[in-house]
Amino acid sequence: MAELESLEFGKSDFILLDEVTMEQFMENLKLRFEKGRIYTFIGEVVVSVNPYRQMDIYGTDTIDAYRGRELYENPPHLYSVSDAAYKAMKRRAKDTCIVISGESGAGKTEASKYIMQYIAAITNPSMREEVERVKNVLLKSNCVLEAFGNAKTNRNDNSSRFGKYMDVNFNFNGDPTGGHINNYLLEKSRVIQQQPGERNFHSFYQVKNYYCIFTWKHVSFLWICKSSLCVLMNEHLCLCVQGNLQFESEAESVFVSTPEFLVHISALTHTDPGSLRTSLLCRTVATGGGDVIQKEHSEQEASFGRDAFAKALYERLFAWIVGRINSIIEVKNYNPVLHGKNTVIGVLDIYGFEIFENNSFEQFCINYCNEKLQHLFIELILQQEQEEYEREGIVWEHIDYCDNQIIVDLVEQQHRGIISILDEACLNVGQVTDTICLQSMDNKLSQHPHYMSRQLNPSDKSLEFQKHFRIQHYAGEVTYSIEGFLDKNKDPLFQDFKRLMFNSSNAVLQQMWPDGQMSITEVTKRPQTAATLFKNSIIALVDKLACKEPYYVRCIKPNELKSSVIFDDARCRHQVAYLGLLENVMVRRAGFAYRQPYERFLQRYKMTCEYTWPNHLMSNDREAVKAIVSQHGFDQDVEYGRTKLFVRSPRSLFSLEQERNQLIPILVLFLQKVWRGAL
Ligand code: AOV
Ligand code: MG
Repeated sequence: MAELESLEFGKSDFILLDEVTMEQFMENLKLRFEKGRIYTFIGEVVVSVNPYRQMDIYGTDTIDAYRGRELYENPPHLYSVSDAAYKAMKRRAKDTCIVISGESGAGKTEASKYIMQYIAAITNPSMREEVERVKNVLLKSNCVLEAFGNAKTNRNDNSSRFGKYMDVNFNFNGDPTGGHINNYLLEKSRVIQQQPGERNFHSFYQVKNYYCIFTWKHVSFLWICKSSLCVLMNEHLCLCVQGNLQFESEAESVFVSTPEFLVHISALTHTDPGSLRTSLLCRTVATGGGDVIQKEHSEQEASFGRDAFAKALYERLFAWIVGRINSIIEVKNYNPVLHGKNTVIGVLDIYGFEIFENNSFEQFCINYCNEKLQHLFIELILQQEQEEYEREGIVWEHIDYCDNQIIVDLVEQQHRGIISILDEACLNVGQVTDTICLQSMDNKLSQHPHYMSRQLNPSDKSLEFQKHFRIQHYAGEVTYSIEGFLDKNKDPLFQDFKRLMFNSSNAVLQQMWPDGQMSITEVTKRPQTAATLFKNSIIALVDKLACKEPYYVRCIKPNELKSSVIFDDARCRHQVAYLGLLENVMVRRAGFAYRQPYERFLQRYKMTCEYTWPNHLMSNDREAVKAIVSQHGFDQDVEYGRTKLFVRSPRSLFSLEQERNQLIPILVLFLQKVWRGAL
């Protein structure tokens, strides 16, 4: 049992601290990190500290040790939560989800991979071919998505630049039958520009060596045929070239000053060079009178259009890859009547909270998303827990926690939130500049305790007057530069490019651009903005998570130097504080590790008590449960709610569970004898 693990390694569950103080918490966290114990429980939540070195704790023996065991039987591990989520799903036919959170570089993506590996390892013991195929794709799709969606940033050498939520579907046997990946807002601006010290998406460097992907044997299965791979290659080369495509202007007219690249790109995109040139230099516009005319670009507009085109090519390529993976693993021919309920485990690995030298629209979206996930954690772990105690009439001393709803509102509230203000400004692009938009934010948000700008606080020299605003996020202060916010939010791409690509003679490319069919007069004038689309997708994600039974992994980054030996006390303390881990321990400790409706508890354990087996004669189930608890001598460890029994320590239950396991074979023997008429 975890509690029995030697104290030399610290306490394996923060609930066991002598006193719940920040000092004791940090001492234990540090001790465990130094002893190579990177995981620690808070009840069912796993706290993980990035070891920044290979650990020998993910092998098949370890997997075997955790398979099917109860949480408290083994030292804390990602496998403990994975198994708990899996068991809940299988035993109780519940949809579950594992939410992995923590700042950039804290170890979320690595954790999500170990979790998937564990789930794959413990399922399909009979090695059914179709299930093996699905598992294979689920596991291996990861490296393709990482190649195209991850990049080196100044926080993390392998930073996820997209959010990923993966649903794995299971049949009644508990074997994976399929899955679905949702991706969230890829940071496509990286294709055009990176901050100093950062790189483009990994794929760009892998593609430079053309053969690299071809020899990627482990991913080749994904590409149904070579031609789609060629499309990928071509698009990439196209993007590499795109950077070399330059414009010049002379006597009011703009031309392509590097025509050799133009020919190259048209060959790679399977488009006509003349049409490509036209799309780069002019746009089609519908006049008020209903006429359609060609309007020539200025040099600046042409460059803007080219960049938007490059970004869109990459974004659609990425979406297409996700779509390919999904079509390979989607659940086919599932008949609930025949196959039983189809249950799901969702695994969420998203870009973590990040602060750079220069923070732009992308950081704003990423940090907003983390704000939402933190809020979900607060709701599910801190708020609902306390509400349940109140509902069940359990005597309870309320524990305060820091609620970040106010910051979520600052960003997403209708009409008054930052996204609404941005959208309003985007309706009038041309007249409204980034600076004017910032002024509008200053006016509307001046009273907000988590919003600050130079105009509102002239003495703050760190904020540049016409450029910066600052949000006090749950995880720290971030200063954003408003420059480029409106363009990135509006995210325009001239219809001419869409049509160009729809007319590509390559079927796969054409498939990526279905909206290129529309003529300029059919195109919606006001498509949803990037921020609003993102907001809606994140709200939908949160709804999806909220209706599942949640399991949490809270990742901590031990230092800024990617060192395996440094435990930066201040940085860790800060993370523990903003993640609300101490409050988590308090709620958990004052509370109950385990609860179950009386009826269900009775069903499971009635055989362990003479007064309840085979049926009880007491006035109600609650009294019957009291008899079981009393016979096993853990009255001190429980509270009786209105409809449920609450048990503080998992140990009590463990002994009950053991007794049940011992009784089952005896009972089976007994029943067999009865059937055979021997008794
Ligand atoms: P992130 O997903 O949380 O950041 P990663 O999972 O990419 O962070 O972890 C960053 C790096 O830390 C990895 O590339 C590994 O080198 C190391 N690391 C993390 N976990 C482990 C582990 N369990 N064992 C060994 N090394 C590990 V971001 O995607 O940037 O938010 O956006
Ligand atoms: Mg990541």
